[in-house]
Amino acid sequence: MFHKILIANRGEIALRIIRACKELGIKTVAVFSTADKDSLHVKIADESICIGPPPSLQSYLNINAIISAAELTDAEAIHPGYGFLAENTAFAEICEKCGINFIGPASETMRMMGDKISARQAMIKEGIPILPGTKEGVKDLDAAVKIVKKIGLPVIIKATAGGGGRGMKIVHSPATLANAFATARAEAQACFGNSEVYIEKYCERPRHVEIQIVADKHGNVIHLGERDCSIQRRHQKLIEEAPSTAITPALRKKMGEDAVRAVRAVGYNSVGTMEFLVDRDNNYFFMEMNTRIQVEHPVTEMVTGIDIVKEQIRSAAGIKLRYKQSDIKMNGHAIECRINAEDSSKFTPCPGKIIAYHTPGGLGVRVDSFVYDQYTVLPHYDSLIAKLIVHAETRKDAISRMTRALDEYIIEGINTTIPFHKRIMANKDFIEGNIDTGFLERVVLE
Ligand code: MV4
Repeated sequence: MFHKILIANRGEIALRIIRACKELGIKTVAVFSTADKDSLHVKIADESICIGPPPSLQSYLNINAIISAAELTDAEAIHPGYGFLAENTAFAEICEKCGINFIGPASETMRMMGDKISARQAMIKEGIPILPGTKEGVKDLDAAVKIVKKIGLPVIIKATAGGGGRGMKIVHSPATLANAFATARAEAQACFGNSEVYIEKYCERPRHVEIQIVADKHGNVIHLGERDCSIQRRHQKLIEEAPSTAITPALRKKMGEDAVRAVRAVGYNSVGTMEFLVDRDNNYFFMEMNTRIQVEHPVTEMVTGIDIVKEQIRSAAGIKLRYKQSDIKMNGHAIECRINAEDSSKFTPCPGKIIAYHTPGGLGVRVDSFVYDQYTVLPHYDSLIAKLIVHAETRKDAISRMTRALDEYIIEGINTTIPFHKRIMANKDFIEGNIDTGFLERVVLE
């Protein structure tokens, strides 16, 4: 096992990783920007080191500063968390070259999954369902017209180097194809430095369902079931739950086996997530793979009892997976609400000082956060300030518990998404499990 890990992140995930390290008896190094000098991750880590000024590009994305910090403190491994450098192949490669263990998959696997066309090709090879579409990049408008003729409208144009929904263009009518194609290419170039795009049949109002994978460096791969992340706004997930109300045990087994087979075929050897769309007839289609620990991992931890961050660290250290698929039992229902420092109706960031703070507690309530009374939420970073997670026997009980926990949660001085979550928990469609990715655009919240 590692003796010392550097955590190349901040906020709640830095704390989450430090907690896992402490329980594993691993020393921790926090890195921080000058704006984060009073942050909790700095206080609870064994050592800390400043890596630059507040802007992310000069601190949490500053590869040279982070590698230097690891070398200076003799850290054997770097945990990237999510966001920042977590899916940066160049960073993973540099870690490998410097003899530092990057806590994530091998850089070649990251590169393959980061390129959405090569990921699609890998899935085709393994017989994993994907939506009809291109097998290669769409070079020009003629090629785009040709593929649209073949698969029919509506289609969606996506960046090969993209992911997470950025820069996607939906085309419903032939007249808008040329413009959408040009815009998609320009945006792909601007966002990802690569103008290549691909085209898929557009699936209307799908559910976003993802399978959590745990793999080791010895060829063992299992899945921990699914999370339903359909409640999102502008590709920002707001509520996640496990299990999904759309997934029967038989479908879970089938999707899980597909996910395991696919990641085994590409030699994936860390924790990761296979993202699928599920249509109204319960057909599922592979979308992309996330090679990092995800924000919403706690709902899976609550229903399986498995600490996914610890498994990720063990796997990186070369320790064999201690579970077989048959050891994994799903228990009850878990829901996560993302508490953002944002206006609750317009979702605009709301940094500032917290002047009163009280967290909910009691049976089945978990708060993953880094803020505290009198803490100032900074304008430089993500607005996620806490994840409120509940676990209960049934989905109905989990909604009651979440409602109760939201009522108990006091955050004064800044606006948060707490009032938004209270309204969702009282929404009839949400309560009945009638959710899809169009839910938030459709429902009028009372
Ligand atoms: C799609 C899709 C429908 N059809 N692809 C969004 C995140 C990225 N990983 C994939 N995403 C989607 N891909 C096809 N072929 C729908 C989404 C999607 C979505 C699209 C528009 C508005 C909101 C959305 C929320 C989740 C997923």
